[in-house]
Amino acid sequence: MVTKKTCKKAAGCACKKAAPAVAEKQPTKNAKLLAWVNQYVKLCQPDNVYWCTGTKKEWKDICEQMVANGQFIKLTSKNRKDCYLARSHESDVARVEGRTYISSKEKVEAGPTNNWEDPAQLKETLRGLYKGCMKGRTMYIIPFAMGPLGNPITKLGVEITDSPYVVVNMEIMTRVGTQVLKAIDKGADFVPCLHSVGAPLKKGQKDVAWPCAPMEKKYIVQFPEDGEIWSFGSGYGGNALLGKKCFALRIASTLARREGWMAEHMLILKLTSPEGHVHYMTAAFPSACGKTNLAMMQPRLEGWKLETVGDDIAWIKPGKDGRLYAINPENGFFGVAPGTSKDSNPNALDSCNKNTIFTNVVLTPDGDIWWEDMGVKAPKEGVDWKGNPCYVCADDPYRMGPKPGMTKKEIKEMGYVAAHKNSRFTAPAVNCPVLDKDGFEGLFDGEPVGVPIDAMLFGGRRPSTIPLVNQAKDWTHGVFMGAAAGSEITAAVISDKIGQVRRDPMAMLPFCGYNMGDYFMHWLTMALRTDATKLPKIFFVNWFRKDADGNFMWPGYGDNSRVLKWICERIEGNVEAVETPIGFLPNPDDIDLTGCDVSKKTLKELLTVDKAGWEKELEGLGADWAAKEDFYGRLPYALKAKLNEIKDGLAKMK
Ligand code: OXD
Ligand code: MN
Repeated sequence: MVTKKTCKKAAGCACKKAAPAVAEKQPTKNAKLLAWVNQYVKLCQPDNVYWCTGTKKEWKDICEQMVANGQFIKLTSKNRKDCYLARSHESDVARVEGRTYISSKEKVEAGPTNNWEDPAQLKETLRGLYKGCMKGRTMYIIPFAMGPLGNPITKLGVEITDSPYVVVNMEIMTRVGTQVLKAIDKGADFVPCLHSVGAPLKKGQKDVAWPCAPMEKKYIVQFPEDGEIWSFGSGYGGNALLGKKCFALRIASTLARREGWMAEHMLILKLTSPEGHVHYMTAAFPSACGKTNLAMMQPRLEGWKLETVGDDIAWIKPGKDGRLYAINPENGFFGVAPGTSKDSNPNALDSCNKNTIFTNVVLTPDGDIWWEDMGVKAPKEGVDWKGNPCYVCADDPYRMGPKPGMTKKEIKEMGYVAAHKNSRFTAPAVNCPVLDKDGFEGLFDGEPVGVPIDAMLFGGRRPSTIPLVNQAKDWTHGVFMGAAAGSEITAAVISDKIGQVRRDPMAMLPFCGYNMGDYFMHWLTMALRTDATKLPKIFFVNWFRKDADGNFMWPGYGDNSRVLKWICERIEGNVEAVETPIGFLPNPDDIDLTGCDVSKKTLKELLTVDKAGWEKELEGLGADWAAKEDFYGRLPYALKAKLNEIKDGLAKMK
């Protein structure tokens, strides 16, 4: 064991006090864990090593230490008890898909939808980067659980990081603590997650507010065969909070395949009807399609109650009775701030009232935060996500510009936003007013089995063709629906590709840890691992249809409860549907429009098969599969057959 020094006082402490050598302070005897940690202490050469305990005091101490170091701003508004604001480096604002790798031994195993490099080569490159990368910094060791401790679906991880920002975010997003170390000591396995911001400090060098490495040195690497994660150079979100996308989706999807369960990019919700019937549903939507909004939605139908189990990731396992059961492996919400408003998601806003970390939003003069489309008037002036002054817009009190008196048009033309488009809140799930506490703890009828799933939804942002809701005829058809999912690219994303569909199968495009063709096959085989009569019903929903004038045809948000009600009725077998080549569509009369101003004519349009549109859709899907060489030959035949079957059905339609 190398003999670095560790400060007794506090996590993140920059003091130079002598303290006992690391070896004496290690709170675990697990040989695998110690060997793993010690090799990186040696390689990364931190000044201090700190084992996180996950206590509230520790969280606050590290946050306050970051305030003292100029890396956090403490929010002083009475609405933000124990809340902090961070501003990232301008180059480090989102997940870096171009620098994210699935480094399996063979390229075919990563498939055509992942970046791939040979693991031996990548490890050599990364070892070179990790060498001395933590000089001048503290190495934190974070033992964490993905899922409630004691639940059979839960898995453990340990993240090494030199970023206190990562520590305090991980302490919200996962269950961190000595209990996890105890479980590891008793022999539980863990996923090793190594992270560095890649910005060593020279002796006496002052740290910056957001240390990170340049883009070409950023690497987010999953090694599926070793079950390891190596991340270098970024401190932001999914690049650095390794429990989330790297572990709970990329590595977990490979474990799930091996072990016969599913790791999905899905929210989990609980819906209770006025009669007291309870149904749990999961839903997979690509980014910017309102997953968090649906997970916390306030139903606009009298007597219906929705509660949140999770907003981003579901781990789903066959139970003893042949049904599928799910847990939310996370412990908090890492939500996109802009667009989260009193209208779109009041429960998410309420989740941010305490113990929350905000990143890249606007700081207001009264020590609060603000972002675009928050449904709250902008302050007269504030500080934008880059740390520059910003001012309320001259002709729109809900906008801010970089200079006083600017008009909405001027601000828009500059492409200016005061809060970064991917600015975030990291909020503890327990803050959510509609949290299903039992479901969140992985309990059903008091048993730690997860919640039984009755319906799975896929969706996307599709201005045309795709109906409001469409039920799959069977499991294989449902898998086809998920495999075909995509979202229309809007002007806000890539302006020269407007209207094109980006295929995002099961919303897992950036998150599947292996060949997507094999992933489809794994989905298909779930029908063999369960009681096929008890499998969740699968639905495809689309809240985003537009009319010829470009107006949304469906109000969305709380009105989506009308669609969920029909789904419940289908699950219970209480309502007939119209069989079409693309699936079962509702009779328009069966969607409850009480108190909603959508006309019957519009609803009918939303529920009609657009033959020409579907023919084009299937052609596009086939072309996408061909461009990907049928996932290097791994595309299950059953899905190709399903495509042809639907094509034939459409051809026969009048
Ligand atoms: C997320 C994402 O942050 O999907 O959840 O990108
Ligand atoms: Mn997500």
